[in-house]
Amino acid sequence: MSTICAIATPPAAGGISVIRISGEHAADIAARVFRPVSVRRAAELKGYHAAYGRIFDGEEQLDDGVLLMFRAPHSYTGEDVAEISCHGGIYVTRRVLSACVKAGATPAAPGEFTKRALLNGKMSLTQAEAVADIINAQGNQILSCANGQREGALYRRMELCADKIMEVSSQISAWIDYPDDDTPVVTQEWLTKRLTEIREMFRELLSGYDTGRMLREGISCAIVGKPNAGKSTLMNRLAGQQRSIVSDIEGTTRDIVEETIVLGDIVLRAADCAGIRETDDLVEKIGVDIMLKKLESADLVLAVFDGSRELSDEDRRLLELIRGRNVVAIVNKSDLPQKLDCAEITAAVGEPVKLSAKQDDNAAALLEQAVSSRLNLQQLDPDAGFLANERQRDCVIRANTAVEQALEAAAAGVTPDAVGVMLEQALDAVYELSGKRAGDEVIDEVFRRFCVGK
Ligand SMILES: Nc1nc2c(ncn2[C@@H]2O[C@H](COP(=O)(O)OP(=O)(O)OP(=O)(O)O)[C@@H](O)[C@H]2O)c(=O)[nH]1
Ligand SMILES: [Mg+2]
Repeated sequence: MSTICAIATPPAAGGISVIRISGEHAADIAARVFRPVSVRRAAELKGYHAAYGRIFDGEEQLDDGVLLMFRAPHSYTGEDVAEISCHGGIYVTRRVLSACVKAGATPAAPGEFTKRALLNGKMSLTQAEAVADIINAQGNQILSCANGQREGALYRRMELCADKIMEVSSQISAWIDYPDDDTPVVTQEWLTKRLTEIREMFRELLSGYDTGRMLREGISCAIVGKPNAGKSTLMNRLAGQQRSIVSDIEGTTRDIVEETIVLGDIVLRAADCAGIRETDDLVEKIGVDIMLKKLESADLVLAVFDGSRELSDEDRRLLELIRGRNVVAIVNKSDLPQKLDCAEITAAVGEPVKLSAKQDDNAAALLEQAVSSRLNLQQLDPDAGFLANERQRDCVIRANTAVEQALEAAAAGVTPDAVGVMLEQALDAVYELSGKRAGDEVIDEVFRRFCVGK
């Protein structure tokens, strides 16, 4: 395998940059570029040792910096790895990289270091995916979960599923192959019980998927309510800036204004929508139609009501629209004398949060708590292992379908060997997830989404 190199730090000016080299010739290539001041040759550096020195492109000195050596198999990739830290200028960093290429290294493809770690048995496919999730994490909760995955939480959970499937398969095989021996009889009852247990494991994994996705990608959220309820004022307060125009004219917001809002660990991809009302104004009407579409696709609805007025027909229409959805109701304008009776809101969508979007400094904290408990975001146990992306989810859906078919077959009295074939399909999907039986295409697809240098 070739020796690869890449810039491991972001392509921007900073304190230091790191150029990473991995492969059989990493130490030799580093020695052609890096001349230590105290050690005789960089190539003689032991693993986990560093040296200070000068960095050259041929005879031209480019910079001074530090070389850190890792020796196989005790490195990220499992190969010899040399990391050269230089000053963090964009130009100088690129020159050091090009010097490494001239010295014999090949530029790395996206995710190639991590791919080598996988191929060298340093981590499983789900652990490699967790590395990307750690890099992309935007909040503490998703970071803990990604770390749990990095430690192999999902891998272990999938191994448990695989063990259970194999236990059933092997019992079926034994019973078919040695019917006269003491092998326990595979009864329909036994088969149904075992398969149901396995199906429950898959169902549980699938049911937690949305929670993980929302923490990872942000929660798509529609801010809705009648005109003048204070939707735009709330959006601006949460975003910490004047994003939406606020005025006391009803129908101020017409198009959707989108903004990313960070509430502690939660990231909301919020859309401030036009107020809900019957209108003859064409532009406002279009705004209301867009709002209705947004409402349909959103993970979460923030429904804003004006606490200083009685509940109106528009409010009731909104409650009808959002009934049964994930809703956090907000009774706004708590700084004014209150006229709103919350009973109908509570009955339709649950207890509302009362606040003043105009004056409350703790509006964000109040909402974080309400959103978190509405979507059960605290439920996610970082150490339990969860489905972190579409690929993993697709594998579990296939495994689950195969087990459901096996269950139907068992119930219909189909011969156990046919059930065994379906279980083999389930096992394939489980192993594709963990990478044990993943083809090159699956692996390439996973690493295509990585950045160069990781
Ligand atoms: N007293 C008080 N006034 C508020 C509060 N929130 C909003 N307002 C006022 O209510 C009026 C309407 O606020 P907006 O934020 O524009 O309302 P909206 O729901 O976005 O309205 P549309 O865009 O027309 O649908 C403005 O005059 C705000 O200053 C609040 O918490 N207290
Ligand atoms: Mg508005």
